[in-house]
Amino acid sequence: MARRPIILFVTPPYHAGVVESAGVWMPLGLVYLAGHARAAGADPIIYDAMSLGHGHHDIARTLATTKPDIVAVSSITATEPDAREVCGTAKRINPGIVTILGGVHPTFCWEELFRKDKNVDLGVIGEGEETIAAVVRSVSAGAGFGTIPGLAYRSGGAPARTACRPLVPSLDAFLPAWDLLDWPRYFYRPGPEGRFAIVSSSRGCRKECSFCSQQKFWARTWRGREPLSFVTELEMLRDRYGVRVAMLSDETPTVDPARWERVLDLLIERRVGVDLLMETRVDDICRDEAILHKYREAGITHLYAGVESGDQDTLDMFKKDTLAAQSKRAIDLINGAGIVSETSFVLGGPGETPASIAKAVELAKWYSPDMAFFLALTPWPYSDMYPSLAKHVATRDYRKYNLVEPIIKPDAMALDEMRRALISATGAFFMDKFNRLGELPPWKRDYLVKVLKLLIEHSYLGREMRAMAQGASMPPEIAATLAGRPAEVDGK
Ligand code: B12
Ligand code: SF4
Repeated sequence: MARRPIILFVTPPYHAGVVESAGVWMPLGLVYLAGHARAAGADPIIYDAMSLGHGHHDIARTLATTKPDIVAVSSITATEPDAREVCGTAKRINPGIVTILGGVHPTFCWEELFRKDKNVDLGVIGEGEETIAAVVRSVSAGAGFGTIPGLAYRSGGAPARTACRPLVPSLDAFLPAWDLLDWPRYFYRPGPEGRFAIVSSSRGCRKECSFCSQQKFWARTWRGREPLSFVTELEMLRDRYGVRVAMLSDETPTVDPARWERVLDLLIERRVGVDLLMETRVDDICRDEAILHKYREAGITHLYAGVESGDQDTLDMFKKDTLAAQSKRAIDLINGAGIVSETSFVLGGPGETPASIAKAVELAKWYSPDMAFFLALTPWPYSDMYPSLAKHVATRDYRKYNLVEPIIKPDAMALDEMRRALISATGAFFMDKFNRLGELPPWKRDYLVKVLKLLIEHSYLGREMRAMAQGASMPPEIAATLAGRPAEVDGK
């Protein structure tokens, strides 16, 4: 090819409607991939169809006007059908376009993918930066793909794959293409006014939770960036693009205590001043009790730590490697440090009943995080727990594999009953929280009132929570907020 190939990176137009209600989130993975495609000689475009609210018609129009040589789409399990449809549209417009799917789903389900869809040319297995660069170089040279490590493809009509690609040793060597984002699009609704980024300080997790795809995706490895490199990147995003709030995409940013404390110290010393949202494990929070004040000083305002269950047998079955008592302690510590605490509980196993769900809601109230979500137990087909649950899986419609819709039918409950029970559980937790708003410091109250409004107006929980909000137990300040009047919360 005489000119630089055009590579269009696309987010599939899929919406599950929970986390998305909190803001507009950038596709960080595509930022990294685009940087490496550019360095390899392509002209990359990041087309965030999901955040733009575009549907497949809009995508067809964009494909027709941008005329890409390569269409590269990210795919988790829930977005797989829409990701394939994007490839189908590309092939209809120009069969010569090379279509690629990457991310956690094709990494594990490439055989099924190539069996069912002829519109996907390549699947990228695992970490994508070096593989996409190699694909770009092959397209430019008019060469084949069969010798590029980390690829799945079709050979003689059958699925085939090349050798595994080793992980890149240093995360600081990556070349994120921050300049390709349409920055004004990305914002965090409950936070202070300002631009929202997703950033990465580490990749991976060495634990073995049996429901989790991430430890498998990163092959139970963990790599951390140099603290200074991460912190100066955050400063650059603040100064060049006006970033005021950032979420860490890391699975477990706190694994290495010395590195993590250095990150916190640098954020404090250099007065970075960006609000940070992150997740980590409850055992690391307990470990860090003595330095939790540094988390807050460093700008961490919102911390998610997965409790998953209050029952030790269930935690052991999940291979969570935490103690139920640790979870309570961790949430108390986060609350005590002046940070918004968020957690989730996984429900919907074969033995679930309305009574066990009611018990879980009571337990969640006792744990007392600021925010709790009740998620559907979702055995990804490649998860460690899948074989033991396979016979209970009620649907292979991947669009439902979103942690919101149950895909397992409990023995004693209908699927739709389970779906409604999950929504009611989250609704009941939040209604209780709002009845006890006066127990919280004023800034947390304001934040949670904003969150409730967003959940009601923008998420799948909206209808259920609106119905509950009309009930007699509706706190007056929430009623006022929902009615569009300023919330007046007495400061007990
Ligand atoms: C940020 C985030 C979001 C953002 C997405 C922003 C975006 N457009 O990317 C928001 C908040 C919108 C979101 C929503 C949801 N998310 Co989410 N999200 C994450 C999170 C925390 C970080 C993702 C990230 O940026 N990682 C960092 C980058 C660098 O890594 P990466 O994305 O994996 O990309 C690398 C490789 O995968 C690969 N790659 C990825 N895509 C592609 C594409 C090509 C072409 C190539 C070559 C390579 C490639 O190369 C990249 C660089 O090495 C992950 C958990 C995690 N820690 O990863 C969950 C996660 C991906 N989300 C998950 C889920 C379930 C959802 C929701 C369904 C939840 C819900 N009910 O609302 C929705 C789906 C919405 C949607 N349309 O995608 C699950 C997916 C599980 C699974 N196995 O399918 C995860 C893993 C969390 C979990 N609980 O397990 N999410
Ligand atoms: S749930 Fe969290 S701690 Fe457990 S394996 Fe996944 S990323 Fe690691």
